Amino acid sequence: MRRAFITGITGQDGSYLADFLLAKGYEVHGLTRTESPARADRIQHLRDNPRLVLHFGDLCDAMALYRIIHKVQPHEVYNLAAQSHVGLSFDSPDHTANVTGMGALRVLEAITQSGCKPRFYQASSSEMFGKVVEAPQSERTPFYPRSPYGVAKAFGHWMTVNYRESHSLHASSGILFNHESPRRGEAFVTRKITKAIARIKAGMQHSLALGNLDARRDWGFAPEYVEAMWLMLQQDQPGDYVIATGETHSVREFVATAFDHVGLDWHAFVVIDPKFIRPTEVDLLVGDASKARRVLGWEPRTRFVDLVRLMVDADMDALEEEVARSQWGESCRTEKFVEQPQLVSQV
Ligand code: NAP
Ligand code: G4F
Repeated sequence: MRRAFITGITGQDGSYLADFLLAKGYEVHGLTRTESPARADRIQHLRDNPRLVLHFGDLCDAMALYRIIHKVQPHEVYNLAAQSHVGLSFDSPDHTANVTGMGALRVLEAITQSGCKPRFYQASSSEMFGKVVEAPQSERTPFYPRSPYGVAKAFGHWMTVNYRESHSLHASSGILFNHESPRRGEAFVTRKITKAIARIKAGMQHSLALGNLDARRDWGFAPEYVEAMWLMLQQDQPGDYVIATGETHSVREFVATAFDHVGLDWHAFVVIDPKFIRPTEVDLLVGDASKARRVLGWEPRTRFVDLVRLMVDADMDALEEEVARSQWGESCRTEKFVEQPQLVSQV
């Protein structure tokens, strides 16, 4: 049985990747922080799967990473854990560099020291292109990061390239453009918008405060993007790949499409709050994924309007369920998850 180790398994991508690999018959090992199980709602549905094993640890704890990797002897390692919020990285640059940048190095070094030779995936980001020098951006576009997060990701990216070249590690880097889903964190702009719309429709919220509406992003659907990660590790040769839709839309267009889907005029609800405007912004992201199409046979399937609608619908359904649950006094799902100790093996 093939074994994979995923850091960031409790995040959006980690949870979809766990679904994907378990469906393929893998034994999946995941890293969780000590406080994570109580918030691990994205992998709730996997709690009874005997092929899922969680390990306590942190990307800042090199010894724990070494011990887990040495014990598990994985065939594939996916480094998805990060302080992944760009805005937050301006308030917390040291922490972001430590987790998002140095964390990648710690995983690479733990692999090397453990003596096993797994294939390695690094979650690189289109944020590395920052103040873009060309459009669309491809694997050949130079980086110009505009945030501590972008700089930390560029460090992790180049470390991955270096371990590939100096240790002959099968190490690949996915330069993923923004990808969203109903499991997206609520502090990212897409989910913030779709969640607010559900609450506005239900009369529970009356306005939505946002920052820069002019920024343009290339937004895809997360479950399709984790498939690209796996495809990279199935190739004979490692490499770097841009994963994107090739379409770009402004935050304003996202807002308008989402409100329009439920028959509301966004102008009546959206207010601009300067606290959400970043010291330096990434104005335009649009990716050229032709290498991924050619080498991996990967194609995005979900287009912008469908993505927006599915996220709004999911938040409307989730709120309806939440209201129904609270009316019936049902206990919180995360408490049940914590009550499954056999899932978590302390290493
Ligand atoms: P996410 O939902 O924010 O998940 C981040 C994960 O990292 C969570 O599981 C979190 O655990 C974990 N984590 C944070 N700090 C940690 C630490 N010190 N030690 C161990 N784990 C830690 O991110 P995502 O959207 O799934 O993205 C996955 C990866 O791809 C990230 O590296 C992100 O930077 C990168 N990326 C994302 C996108 C995108 O559009 N989504 C695009 C390009 C690249 P807790 O549950 O305990 O908080
Ligand atoms: O949703 P965002 O926070 O995502 P951002 O900054 O593009 O970063 C995401 O994508 C990266 C890939 O390019 C990942 F590497 C990273 O981990 C993360 O997943 O913001 C998108 C845009 C920005 O221009 C931001 O300034 O939306 C703008 N925005 C406007 N109002 C807002 C808000 N962003 C947030 N989070 N909250 C607002 O209220």
